[in-house]
Amino acid sequence: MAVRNIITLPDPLLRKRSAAVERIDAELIALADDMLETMYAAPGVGLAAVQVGVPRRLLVVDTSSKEDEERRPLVLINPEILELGTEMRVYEEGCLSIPDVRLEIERPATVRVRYLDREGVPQELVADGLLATAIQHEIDHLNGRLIIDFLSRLKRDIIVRKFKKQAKSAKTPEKESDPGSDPAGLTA
Ligand code: K1U
Ligand code: ZN
Repeated sequence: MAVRNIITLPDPLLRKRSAAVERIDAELIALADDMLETMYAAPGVGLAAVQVGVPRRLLVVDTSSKEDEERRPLVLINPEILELGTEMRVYEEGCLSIPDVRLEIERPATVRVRYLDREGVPQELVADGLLATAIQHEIDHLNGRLIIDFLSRLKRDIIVRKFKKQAKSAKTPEKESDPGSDPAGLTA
């Protein structure tokens, strides 16, 4: 198992709709296991395959707390929402692909979801609390939707611009000033 790199805004892959998983083979199982390791290392409570650069309909979640005796990892392949509850819940969500941004998001408090597990066995799950929130957050990733899409266009654009600026300065680091090599400051 390995910790993979998590892509961040403004990577265009985050806006792509992920394709269905067609075959559960050793490569897909290795990806799911790497995603769990990546999620625990971050740390996070969920992760979608697209966040590690693989746009396939696969996500992992684990909302067990540090106090819990055991981890409760879930692997959801080709998840489908069957029902959303009518009651709503607000949770302050983070996103590993949008570091240092936390937003209060209102979502249905419960969700019924059908999926294939890591072994390819069809499963149905009714979730509430943080698990319901995390599953909806991760399914949004599979559809190219991000938590900033819950904001007004103006606020969303401010965040996107900040990340674009950060990505640009990471690519072209400012040259250290070294008057000895260019005393007149003539080079760009
Ligand atoms: O998909 C992701 O970007 C992961 C994200 C999922 C998520 C967070 C909050 C609510 C719903 C879904 C995270 O896990 S961000 C990290 C985080 O919130 C967290 C980390 C450690 C313990 C508890 C929460
Ligand atoms: Zn996220």
